[in-house]
Amino acid sequence: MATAGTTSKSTKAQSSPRPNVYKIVVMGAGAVGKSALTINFVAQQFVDSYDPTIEDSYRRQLHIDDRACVLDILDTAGQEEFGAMRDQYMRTGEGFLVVYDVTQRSTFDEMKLFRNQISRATEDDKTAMVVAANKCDLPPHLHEVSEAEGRAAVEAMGATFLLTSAKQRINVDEAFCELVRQIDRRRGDAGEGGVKKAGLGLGGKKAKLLAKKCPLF
Ligand SMILES: Nc1nc2c(ncn2[C@@H]2O[C@H](COP(=O)(O)OP(=O)(O)O)[C@@H](O)[C@H]2O)c(=O)[nH]1
Ligand SMILES: [Mg+2]
Repeated sequence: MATAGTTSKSTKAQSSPRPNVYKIVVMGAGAVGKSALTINFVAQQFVDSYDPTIEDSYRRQLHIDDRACVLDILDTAGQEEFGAMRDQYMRTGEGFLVVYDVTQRSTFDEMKLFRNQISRATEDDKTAMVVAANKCDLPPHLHEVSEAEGRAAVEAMGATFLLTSAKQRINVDEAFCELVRQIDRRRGDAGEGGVKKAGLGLGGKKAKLLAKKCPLF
C-alpha cells in the first residue's frame, strides 16, 4: 500500500517494514555439529553434548547489511532418512547449510550427495547452499579432509565453502549471513525483491572476503 497511513499502526508499518523471513535448513551426517552450529548462531553458546535425535526449529532476528532479517532455521536430525518429511522440509527450505566434519571423511562423502537431493527436492540446481567444513579447531593431524580438497569439491557443486568451528565460534555468523545473501540474490533474480548486490559470487575467495565484511548486530 502506497498511501500514507494516519493510524499509529500504519505509520509504524511504514517506518519499519516487515522483516524478511528466510527459511534455512541445516543438514549433514550425524554428529558433525549441526546442532552446535545452529545453537551457537541463535544463542551464542557452545553446547558440548546435544541429543542427536532432536530435530527442532529456531528463529533469530538480526540485521544484515542494515536490513532486518528473520532466520527460521530447521536443525535436522536425519531420523526420517528418505521419508516424506525430509522431502517436505527440503522443498520448503530456501537456503541449505550442509555440514561435514573435517575429521570424518565419511561425512564429507555424505555431504556431496546432498546437492543432488536438494536440487531434486527444490527443482532448482542453484538453490542457495553453504557448506560448513566444521570442527576446524581440532588439531590438523586429525583432519581427514584438507581445506583444499573440501573447497574444490564444494565450489564444483556451485556452493560456498567455509571452514567453521562451533566450538571456537569461527565463521558461524558468516555461514548464515552468506546464505541470506545468496537467497536475496536468488529472490532478486526471480524478481521477488530482496537486495541485489554486485559481485556476490559463489566463489571461495569472494565468499571469504564477504564473510569477513559481514556486519552482524
Ligand atoms: N571440537 C569441536 N567439536 C564440535 C564442534 N561442533 C560440534 N562438536 C561436537 O560434536 C558432537 C556432535 O555435535 P552435534 O551438534 O550434536 O552434532 P549433530 O548431530 O550434527 O547435530 C558434540 O559432542 C559437539 O560438542 C566443533 O566445531 N568443534
Ligand atoms: Mg543435532
